[in-house]
Amino acid sequence: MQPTALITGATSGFGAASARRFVREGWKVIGTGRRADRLTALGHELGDNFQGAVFDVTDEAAMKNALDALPSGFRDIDVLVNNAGLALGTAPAPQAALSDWRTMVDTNISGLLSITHHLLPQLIERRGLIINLSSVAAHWPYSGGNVYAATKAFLRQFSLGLRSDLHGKGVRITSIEPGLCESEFTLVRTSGNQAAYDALYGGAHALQPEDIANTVFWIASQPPHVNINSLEIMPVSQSWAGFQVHREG
Ligand code: NDP
Ligand code: 8X3
Repeated sequence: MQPTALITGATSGFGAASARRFVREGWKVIGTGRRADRLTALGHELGDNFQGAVFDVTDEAAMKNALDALPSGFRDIDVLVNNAGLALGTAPAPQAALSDWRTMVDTNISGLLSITHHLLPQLIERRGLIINLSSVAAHWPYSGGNVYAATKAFLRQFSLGLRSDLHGKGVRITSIEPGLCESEFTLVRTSGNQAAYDALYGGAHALQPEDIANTVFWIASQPPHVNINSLEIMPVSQSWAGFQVHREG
């Protein structure tokens, strides 16, 4: 039987690259996102094994309607890749916009919880797999990471807790924690600041979305008795810079 993956946030970056990889390997893929034109284009590129589903992950009713409307050949989901997400802003907490904080929590946490809860019964029935896109920011604090990093720490802990809840049911759950990766992520975070994008990625030989897609597919290709709990992945060019100390006088 041809397995099916539902990948949220397939209009760009990791999600689009993962959709391409899974279809290339013979899977059926449901790709989601708000930008319908991009899902249509991906459908034209990938053919009949790709099905787009347009909804905003923060709109629970729209998510349920879109999944209920899936064609019969795309209703049995084996793998859920919770990838849709975003960072907004790089300012430290006192200068950050509360509305940005709320959007990150609504998207990265509440949206992910809604679709996970909705699909859980069939993922249990099918002994499926959930892959959550967390981040190195879940482990390694940096100034300006504040709420974005906290949402990603939630995902990591939620992934581990879900594993515990689903003990004995054969469901696999992984938290992927990538570091610097070149995608639209930084343009979204900086409201389209191309100079910030160029400064961050210039000369860095950052991870590419295809690197993450390879990782996602590798996790999904493990035999059913193997669970990758968490997987942190960085470009060779990235490492840690230690603590900061403020001194008086
Ligand atoms: P991109 O900005 O390239 O892609 C983000 C995807 O999320 C888009 O397809 C977008 O679709 C979707 N999305 C965002 N908000 C919503 C929403 N409200 N409803 C539906 N879909 C939404 O970023 P990446 O591919 O780099 O990031 C993918 C994930 O990986 C994110 O969760 C990010 O936090 C995480 N990550 C990224 C890293 C990086 O360095 N790039 C490192 C570590 C983790 P659309 O706009 O069409 O709705
Ligand atoms: C994205 C990686 O370091 O910009 O999750 O937070 S980082």
